[in-house]
Amino acid sequence: MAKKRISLTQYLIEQQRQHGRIPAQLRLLIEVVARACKRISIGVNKGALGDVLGSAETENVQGEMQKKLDIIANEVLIEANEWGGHLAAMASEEMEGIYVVPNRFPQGEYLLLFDPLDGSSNIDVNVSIGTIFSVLKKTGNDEGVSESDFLQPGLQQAVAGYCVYGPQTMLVLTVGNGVAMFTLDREEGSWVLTHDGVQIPADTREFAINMSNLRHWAPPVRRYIDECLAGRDGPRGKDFNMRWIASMVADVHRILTRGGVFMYPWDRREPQKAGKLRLMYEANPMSFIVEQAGGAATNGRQRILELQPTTLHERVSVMLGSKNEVQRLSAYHAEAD
Ligand code: AHM
Ligand code: MG
Repeated sequence: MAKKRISLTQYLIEQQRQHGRIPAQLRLLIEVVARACKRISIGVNKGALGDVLGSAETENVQGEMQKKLDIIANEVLIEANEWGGHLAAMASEEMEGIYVVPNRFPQGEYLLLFDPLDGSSNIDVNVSIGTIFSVLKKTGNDEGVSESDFLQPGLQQAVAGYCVYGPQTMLVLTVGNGVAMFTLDREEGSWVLTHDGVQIPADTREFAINMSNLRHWAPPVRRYIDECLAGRDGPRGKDFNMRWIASMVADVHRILTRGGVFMYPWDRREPQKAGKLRLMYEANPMSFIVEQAGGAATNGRQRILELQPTTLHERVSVMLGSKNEVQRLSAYHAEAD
């Protein structure tokens, strides 16, 4: 007899029945985001045949050149989400201000944030990329919605997830009750639950960091990596392996699958910036997922999920993954202070 398959819809309905975590509006939201990711995945797969590669010759609010796919993915997510009545507003890496649901549509109580296409530098080289998203609930009952409604610590997230467009397209999700992974069945067009209760091993011999920035790091990060590199003869007494895909989604996906630690720390290149990655739609959702899988996430000094955001696009230093390694990094920062 064929193995029983659990679809995303069934998973969400069962989560609601067993834990009361997914009211209908939230389920709609997750399903709509998942559908949008399916569309983005089709574009990603077509590549040059779909004329989606290359630069759009425009700059986003972060001063980064946008790729065609950055813009396409952003539009797909907005178009899919604006009419359902589940959202009050959206925010994206590719848009300076928030996108309030137009008043021709009903307004819901959720706020959706996303990095529509993460790992942009990998688009044109056929390496895994992804979409990251985070869901908050609008607090307060004042009319309308503004940027300040979004500025909630990551602990307030109702849902976080990402979709990785790799050899398989997978959706990884937490609704605050562990981490589940769904694989896209292209023939059927459905998301099928393929891993549940994902757990990151507490120890690891693998780290992910852009080593070309070594000379710019702060001493605690330098110390941590130096000790890993010293291998069996060094203070760690074991050899380490390194991986760096330069798509956070793909690096985090590997860590969820077999452990490891991912770092994009502050560095001296642009000292006024806290880091490269963005708190609200990259670090927060990934930290929520990693913690739900038994891992940890810090900026070196504070748990990322407890940080109070002050602006939509603020950046943060990120260290996440296997718990004992993240604790060690925090300890090295505390000692340096
Ligand atoms: P993006 O959102 O513009 O793609 O930038 C974020 C990406 C992360 O996915 C990845 O970890 C990092 O930037 C790679 O940076 P670098 O090219 O410095 O290695
Ligand atoms: Mg990104």
